[in-house]
Amino acid sequence: MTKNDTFLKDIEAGLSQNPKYISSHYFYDKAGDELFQQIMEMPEYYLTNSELEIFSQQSEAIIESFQINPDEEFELIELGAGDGKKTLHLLKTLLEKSYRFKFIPVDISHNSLAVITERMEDLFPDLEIDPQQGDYFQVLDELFTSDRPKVILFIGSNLGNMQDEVARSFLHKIADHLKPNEKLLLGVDQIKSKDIVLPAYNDAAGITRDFNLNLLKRINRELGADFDLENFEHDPEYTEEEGIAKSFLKSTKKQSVYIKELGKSFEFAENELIHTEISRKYNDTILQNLIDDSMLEITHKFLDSKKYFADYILTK
Ligand code: AVI
Repeated sequence: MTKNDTFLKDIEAGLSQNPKYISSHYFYDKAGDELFQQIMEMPEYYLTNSELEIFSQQSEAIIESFQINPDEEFELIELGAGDGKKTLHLLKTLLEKSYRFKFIPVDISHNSLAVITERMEDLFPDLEIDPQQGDYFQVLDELFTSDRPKVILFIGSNLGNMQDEVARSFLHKIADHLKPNEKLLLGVDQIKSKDIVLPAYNDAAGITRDFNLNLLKRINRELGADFDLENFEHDPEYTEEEGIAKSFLKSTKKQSVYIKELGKSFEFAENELIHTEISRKYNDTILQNLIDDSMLEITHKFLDSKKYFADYILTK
């Protein structure tokens, strides 16, 4: 099955179910990647700056928590490497302290990998870097072929875009691959009040709205659909009790949308929602629940000064 067949199949299944659903996985085409970069610059999107503060101010302590023998070469594997803005602080400190390591950024996007590789090579000519292209769910097995000790980075609250059951099996899969005492550095957003979280998913400049609506543009372009973007609204919600931000696209009127590649129309009632994303927020109990029976243990926790975001060290 080609990539486009899977897309088509997922859209057909998601728009046929009730409530309608499209995976946030499909946000990230070229335009979606660019919009996400812009979201990270928005004043409301506190996640990036909070984690950046942790990395820029606590890199030494984070590295100590890795408990790596400086004489032994290790591998620092970053899953979903993005632009590397936060990781560079860790790399800088590791190099200053003369650790011997190879940096392995893993990303599905060729473009992101090329950008991060060039950036890191420019900044750190001595850095050994071995980029790996692929979906980190799928390439996980291939990353664990060498005997060198490993530290896995999974930051940016990317875990939060997974349903809890998927997150649990992903963390368990990583745990299965790690050897005793190896680490996973997991960066996740913390549960906090609605007045802080909701604006992060509904910025005043409308970038997150465009990011959500870009999904419909993509379906129009790639699957020959006729979604009228004027007739759909970005509709995010968040409740502190649940700790999950959810994004929806709301049909502002009763309408029918035709998808040429499927030769089929889909009906929308006025105010009907398409669920497009979850962004889960965590606390220690929720995380502990996900790693129960995985052999992983929370051994350290690094917070920013506002306690908005946490980087956990999970040790096997
Ligand atoms: C990539 N991920 C962690 C972002 C988040 O916060 O859930 C994606 C995003 N969606 C809307 N704004 C940002």
